[in-house]
Amino acid sequence: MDHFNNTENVIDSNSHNNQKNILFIIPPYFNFQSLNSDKLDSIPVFTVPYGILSIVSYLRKYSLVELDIDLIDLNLEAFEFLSSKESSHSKTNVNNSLYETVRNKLLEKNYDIVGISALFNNAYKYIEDLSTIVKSTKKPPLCIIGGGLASNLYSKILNNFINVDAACLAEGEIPMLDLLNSQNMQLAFNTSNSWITREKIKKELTFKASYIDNLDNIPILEYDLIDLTKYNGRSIDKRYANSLLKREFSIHTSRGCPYSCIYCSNTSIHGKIIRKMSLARITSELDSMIINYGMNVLLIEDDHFLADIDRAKAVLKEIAKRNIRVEFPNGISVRGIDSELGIALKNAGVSAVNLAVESGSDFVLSKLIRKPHLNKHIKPAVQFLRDQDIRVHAFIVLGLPGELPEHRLETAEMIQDVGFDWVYFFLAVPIVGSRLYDQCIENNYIAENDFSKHLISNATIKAPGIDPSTISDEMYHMNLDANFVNNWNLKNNRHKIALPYFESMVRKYPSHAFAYYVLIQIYISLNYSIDKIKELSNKYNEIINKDKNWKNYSETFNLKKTNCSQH
Ligand code: B12
Ligand code: SF4
Repeated sequence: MDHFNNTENVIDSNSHNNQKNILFIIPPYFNFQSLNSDKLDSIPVFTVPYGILSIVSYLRKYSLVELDIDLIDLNLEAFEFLSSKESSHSKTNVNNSLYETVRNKLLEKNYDIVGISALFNNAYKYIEDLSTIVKSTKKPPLCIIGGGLASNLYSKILNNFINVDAACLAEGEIPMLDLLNSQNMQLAFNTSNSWITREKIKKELTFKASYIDNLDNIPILEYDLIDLTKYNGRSIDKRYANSLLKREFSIHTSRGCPYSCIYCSNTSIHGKIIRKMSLARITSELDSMIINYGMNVLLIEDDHFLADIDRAKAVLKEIAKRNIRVEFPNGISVRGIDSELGIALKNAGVSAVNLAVESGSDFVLSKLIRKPHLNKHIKPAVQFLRDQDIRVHAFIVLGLPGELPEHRLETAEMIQDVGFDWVYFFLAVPIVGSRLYDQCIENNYIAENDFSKHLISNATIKAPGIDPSTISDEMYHMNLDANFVNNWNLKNNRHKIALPYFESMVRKYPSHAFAYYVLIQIYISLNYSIDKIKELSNKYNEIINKDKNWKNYSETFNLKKTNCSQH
């Protein structure tokens, strides 16, 4: 069967001249298993689907046809399902419920286009299932995909999933506009180099991204398609974690990055040349967020915000006039942080920073990842931030092919030497489109072929120095050591600073024995009441007595049973 002809029929049957109905679907990206099915003790962090909202705002401004656009974020649907006590929480059950939601949505109106956002590896299976559902409707709409996975794995997807009509390469604003403004959507597929179809692959045509050269051309984002109250948990500063007054918003003031870190596929979407919004465009977006939605926490999520330090300082200076808090949840680079930038960050309202430290080994940093910093740059950068009373968190990646136990040891030593308020450990994921993925394919390093298991908590790589059966344990051990047993704030008598981290830990993970253990030390030094300390002590002992794993960990680290009468 020629699938391409199939597409043509769809295009003809549903098109209206003056209006197009579009449905965007965000597949789930969080690990259902990470939630305890009896007790939802850890709430996943949902992020506004920024890319889709950007496309929507762009289309609404420039489209020549009327648009009726809907959006379903299946993460929210999955979480709601998992939160309901009655339902069984197997992955199949969650997925069935999600698919039912999509089917019902498709019954609401005749959609002309359904667009699936496929950013990550684990969207792979969802593309298959969702596209099948989309095409089972009475008047099947066009089914298209976009995002990191779609842009880098289009051949395999189009080959395997006949219900996907086309994939968009890289940024979606311009290709989507071309599609809608074209009298004939088939023609748009044929003429735009950013649309990929089976036919074009067969003809061995080459594809090209359609970047928005001037980011100011993206209109200020509109949020009517989402429930903003569901997207308010991405900020990292634990002191404000529970604030009811918090209203977060994300912004990408630039796109693109000149670097090529091994695990990153960002440049395959936004390119190597950095495009920047003007200061005027940024400030009008900020003011709109503040005036229209009460934004008071700004999450800056540029690919590489510090690429142009002077511009970064100018942006921060504008932000400083607005009395808001600022965070960088996806991390900022170590290079570029000096005393002046530390002050600019502080003045702008930055209270905590995630630093993309990645490793303490120069070999891993420069030879494996190709990061622009070395071990020696980390400590001064942290100090410049600490001078401004900014909390400093580190991102550490483990498990890259070529990383040996001695490199991990260097990382553990660096963590102790530099000292962070918190350290986040991740296992390297061979994201399709990254150098890591290509390297893993070339050398047969991928131990887990099921894309749905490609999550940062799962070991997916088997390579020299990396054993998937032990690397997760090694990582967890490093985590317990760095954040709990040898917590830097505790070792330096900064108990008050450590307090909100551990209060937040026990709230989020009520079965985390070590979190109680540390909190006991903090309560003691801060002279909390004996009753409070006893309560934690009982909790800790109860977990250790009941849970074999925690008992083992406590023995490994030589933690004693707590007896508060001793204190
Ligand atoms: C927000 C974010 C997340 C959110 C995503 C939520 C969401 N629905 O958007 C969360 C927190 C879930 C997340 C998780 C992870 N992320 Co993340 N994340 C980001 C971040 C900071 C911003 C993404 C974004 O909004 N970009 C801006 C918009 C404009 O771009 P976009 O989303 O790609 O959308 C454009 C195109 O892709 C395309 N498009 C997208 N969808 C569609 C659909 C259609 C139909 C069409 C036509 C086009 C289209 O058009 C959009 C507009 O131009 C980026 C870094 C960055 N600065 O981009 C990393 C980034 C995307 N994440 C990354 C990674 C590695 C991860 C994780 C593995 C863990 C980690 N280390 O962070 C996990 C993976 C989760 C999983 N299940 O596998 C990598 C690469 C991923 C990839 N495949 O490309 C990035 C690039 C960061 C990095 N440098 O490492 N992430
Ligand atoms: S991880 Fe950051 S610095 Fe490295 S290539 Fe990706 S966007 Fe650039």
